Amino acid sequence: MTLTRRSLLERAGALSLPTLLPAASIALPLALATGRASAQSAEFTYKFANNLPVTHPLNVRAKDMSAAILAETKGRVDIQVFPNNQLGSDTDMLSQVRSGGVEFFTLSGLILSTLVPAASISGIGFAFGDYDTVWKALDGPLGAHVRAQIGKANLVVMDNIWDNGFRQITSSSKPIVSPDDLKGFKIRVPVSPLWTSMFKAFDSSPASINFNEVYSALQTKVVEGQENPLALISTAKLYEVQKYCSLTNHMWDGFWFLANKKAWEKLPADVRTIVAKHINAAALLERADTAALNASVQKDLAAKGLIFNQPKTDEFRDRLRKAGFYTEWKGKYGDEAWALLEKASGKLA
Ligand code: X2X
Repeated sequence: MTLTRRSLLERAGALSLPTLLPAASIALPLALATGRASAQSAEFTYKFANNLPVTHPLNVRAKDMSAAILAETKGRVDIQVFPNNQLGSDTDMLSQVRSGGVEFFTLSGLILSTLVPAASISGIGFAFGDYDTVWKALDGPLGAHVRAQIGKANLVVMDNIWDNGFRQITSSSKPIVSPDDLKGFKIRVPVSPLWTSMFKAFDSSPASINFNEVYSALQTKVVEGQENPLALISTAKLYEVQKYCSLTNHMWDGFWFLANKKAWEKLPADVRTIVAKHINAAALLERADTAALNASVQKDLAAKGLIFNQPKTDEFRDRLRKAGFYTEWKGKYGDEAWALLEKASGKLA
C-alpha cells in the first residue's frame, strides 16, 4: 500500500519528504543536477526551493540563472535549485525562507498572503483579461505596493514576479460548464484565504491542500477537482488523474522570488546586484516560456484524454459579484490598494 502510493506519487513528481527531516540532511543528493562542478569552493552556497516540477519553465530558467550567477560572480555564489517540493510543502518552505533554512523561495502571492495579507490582491477573480494587463500592474504600482508590504514582513523580494499563469478548473467527476456546476463541488485550493473565499462564493466545498499533496488527493478522490494553469496540469501530470478541463481563466497567478533577509544582506553589495540582475532577467524569460506553454499545450493534453470545454466566463464573474466577493475583498485590502488594482483591471466591485 505504502509502496504503491509512494511510487505513484514519485511518478507524479509529487512526493513529499517528511518535513521533520532537517533540510541539510537531504539537500545534497536532491539538488537539481546543474551539469557543472558543485561549488564546494563557493563563498556563498545558497538553496532556492520551489514547488514546481523540474520540467516547468520556472525550473528550466532557474537552472540557467544559477549557472549565469556562478559564472559572473566568478564562482563566489552557487545557487542550488531544489524543485518539486523536495524541501517540503509551500507552508514548510515559507517557514524555512523566514528562518534561513533556505535562502531563496518562489511563492504565489496568494499563499504568501498568510503572512502578508496584501499579497493576494493580484489573484482576485477575473481581474486580468490578458498578460499585458498583468505585467503592467505587477511591474507597476500594484506590484510596488505588494513588494513594499512583503519588505515590511522582513523578507526580501525581487522586482519581477514569475509567471504561473491563468488558472483553469479540472475535474474527475463532471465538466464545469456553468457556475451552478461548482455548487457543492469538492475542489482543492492552495492554502490561502482568498482561494477559499472565492470558491465559497461559488458555493463549492474548497479544501486547502498544499501542492505536494494534490496528485494523490485527486487520485484517491479526496477531492473531485483542482484549478491550475495548463502548463502545470501538463508538467505535474495532473491529467492522469483528471478527466475534464474547463477553460475558466478565473484568475491569474504568479510567484514572488523571495530571499531570506540575513542571507541576502550577507552578500556584498556588488554581488547582490549581479544576483538580482540574473534573477530578474530569468523571470522575464520564464514569463515568455510559460505563456507560450500555456497557449500551446492544450492540444497535447487533449491527446492525452483531457476533455476541454469553454464556459462563458462572464457568468462566473457575475456570480462572484452577486455573492459580494468583490465588495468583501475591497474592504479587506482597503480603498487605496483596491484603486491600484482597478486602475489595471477596470471596475470590479
Ligand atoms: O499550489 C498550486 O496550485 C500552485 C502550484 O499553482 C501554486 O503554487 C499556487
